[in-house]
Amino acid sequence: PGLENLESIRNTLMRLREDHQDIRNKPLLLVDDQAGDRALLQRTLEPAGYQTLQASTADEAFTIIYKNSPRIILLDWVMPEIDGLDLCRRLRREFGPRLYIIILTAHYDQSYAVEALQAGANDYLSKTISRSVLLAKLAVAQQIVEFISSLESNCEKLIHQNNSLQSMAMKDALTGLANRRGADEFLKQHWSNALRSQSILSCIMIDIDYFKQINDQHGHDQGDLVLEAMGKLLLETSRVGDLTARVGGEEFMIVCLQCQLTDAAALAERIRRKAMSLSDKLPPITISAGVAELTEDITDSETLMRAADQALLEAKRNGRNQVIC
Ligand code: GH3
Ligand code: MG
Ligand code: MG
Ligand code: MG
Repeated sequence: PGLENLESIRNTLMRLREDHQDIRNKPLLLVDDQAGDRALLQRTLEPAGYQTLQASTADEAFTIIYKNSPRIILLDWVMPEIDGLDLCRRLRREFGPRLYIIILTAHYDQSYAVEALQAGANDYLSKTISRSVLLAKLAVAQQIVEFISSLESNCEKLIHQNNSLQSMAMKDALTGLANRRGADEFLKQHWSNALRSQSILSCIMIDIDYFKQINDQHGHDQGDLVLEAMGKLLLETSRVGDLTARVGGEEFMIVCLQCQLTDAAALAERIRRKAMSLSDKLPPITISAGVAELTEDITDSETLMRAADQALLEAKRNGRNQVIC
């Protein structure tokens, strides 16, 4: 496990470095209606190691952003049709804080600066600004863009991890079926729906007979293999969309949607027969099952499960290896 951890740390570091370089290598976007002004900027930026993309209109800018996802944008204020301020507002609305937008004009004026910042720009510069100030400002932009980008990728990772933890918490590790929590979640989702639409819904409780003896005679590992094989059998026999869960050590539950008592009983009977010949390599078992369906007097899922449990108890009392409705 130690080596595996090292390996995964190394992979993560590699990935972070790639992300990082990815941002470094992303070109800047210059948006200006004047080709001469764009060329001027480009002549300043390229020797400093910046790659540039160019757009002469707002439409072109959007197309390039979708295609090349630049993160830093130098945006001319005065343009025909959609001007820089308007474009800045639209970009902010569309991309949020991921873009670093610097608005440029021929003349610097404090009141314009306020207007530009209020339109969502990160900075406001005069086109006549010195080369060194522009590069210093871009270095700051680069840092901020990298920071936001690393936050984004961490966030994505966390969301992904959270999703898989959530689904792990609903699953039984041995059989891959839902566990008790997963079963509760399934019932929560489908219960009110079933009541509202007065649809039919049945519950099958299954318990392996004398399982303690199986463990005692063949060992716990063989017992586990039997449980795994039961899980597989339930998945194979039930319908997609039904719930198959391991709700106790050797207890299973199936909730069948759109399924009345007789159909659920037939399914339970099919499972009972198949369980008797699970595998040549495993100790033979039998199961008992209790079946109940959603009726008018049943108002919550607990009551339905209890009804199926009662039927299961009766199957046990009656001598096991049978299905009781
Ligand atoms: P009955 O027919 O009345 O159900 O008898 P039983 O022996 O199956 O019932 P009991 O509840 O006495 O025993 C259940 C056994 O299931 C006891 C426990 O050791 C075993 N068990 C529970 N969880 C696991 C598991 O994860 N793996 C294995 N191998 N055995 C388990
Ligand atoms: Mg212009
Ligand atoms: Mg039991
Ligand atoms: Mg049992």
